[in-house]
Amino acid sequence: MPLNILFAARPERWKTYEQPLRNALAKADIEANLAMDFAPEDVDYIVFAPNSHLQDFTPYTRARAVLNLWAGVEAITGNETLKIPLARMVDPGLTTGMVEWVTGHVMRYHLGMDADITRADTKWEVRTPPLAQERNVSILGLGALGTACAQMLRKIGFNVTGWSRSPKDVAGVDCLHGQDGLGQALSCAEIAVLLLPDTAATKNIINAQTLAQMPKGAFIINPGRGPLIDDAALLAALDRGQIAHATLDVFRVEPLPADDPYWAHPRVTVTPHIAAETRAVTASEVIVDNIRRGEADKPFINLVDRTLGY
Ligand code: NDP
Ligand code: OXD
Repeated sequence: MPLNILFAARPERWKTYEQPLRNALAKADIEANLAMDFAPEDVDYIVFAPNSHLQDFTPYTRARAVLNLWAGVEAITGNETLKIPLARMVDPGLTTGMVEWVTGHVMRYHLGMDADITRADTKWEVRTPPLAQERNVSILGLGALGTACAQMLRKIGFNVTGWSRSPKDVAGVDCLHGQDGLGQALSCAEIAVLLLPDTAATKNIINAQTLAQMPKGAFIINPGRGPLIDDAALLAALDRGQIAHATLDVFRVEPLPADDPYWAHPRVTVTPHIAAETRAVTASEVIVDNIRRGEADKPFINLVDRTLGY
């Protein structure tokens, strides 16, 4: 019997995902009905975006897994009606996008590009930027995205330090973990990249105390999640030059309200949560791979540990 796969995301996403999902199902030889609506008790798998209308999973009695279209799962981990496995998105297309975005913003700070881009005078002032090998970059979060970014920055030549909850081994990267590891990672971070999930343990991880651990004049790049940063503490650190500049892609409230001080701050670049998007073709293959696993009674991949919140 064909499987029933519910696409539970905003209706405008259907246009982007329908064909790639159908193609991936056909390629995997999986017979399935794919639709935005089924009787809940007939659904086998739920392809899900946390901003979908579906928030009560109770009637989906037959469903075997919820397959998230987003990497971040903070909006769903607390849903008490969700009792079946939840897989987050680990998509090669999304990862490549994040690597390119992070590398671009790191290079901006590393090369001091703003001085030339915003030059208002005609001074021929020669300023030689350091080489990457003379620059320390720390990445908080060494998961799917943090690790890929660390590897690219290492390839370019940066001294890369990574920090995670559990110990990690990434070739060429100084891998730290735990509370002491955080202090070490921040104290050498000329540029810090935040690629942590939003969980109870990571909220406000960048605060007055941790900002003070960073070298004076450091840069912060946050494509992780807004709540990682205590905003008042960051604004104060920017005002006194402890942090030279921040590029922020994610915020506690999105879209960022027009009167938010970040918009007008001369030392802040705001980007509208565009660091990396899930790419329909590659993501569909990942989703279908998990459906294939479910049907073969193999363990799902990219499962969320709801006790940890990611
Ligand atoms: P992963 O789950 O693969 O990695 C998360 C990393 O954070 C892991 O290394 C994990 O440690 C570490 N971590 C989690 N909690 C802690 C903690 N308390 N202390 C120290 N380290 C911790 O996630 P991804 O790499 O796929 O994604 C990271 C985040 O990026 C997403 O959660 C999402 O918020 C954000 N994102 C933003 C996008 C954008 O466009 N701006 C797009 C996609 C994602 P360990 O390895 O030990 O488990
Ligand atoms: C995600 C995101 O979590 O786009 O995938 O932020």
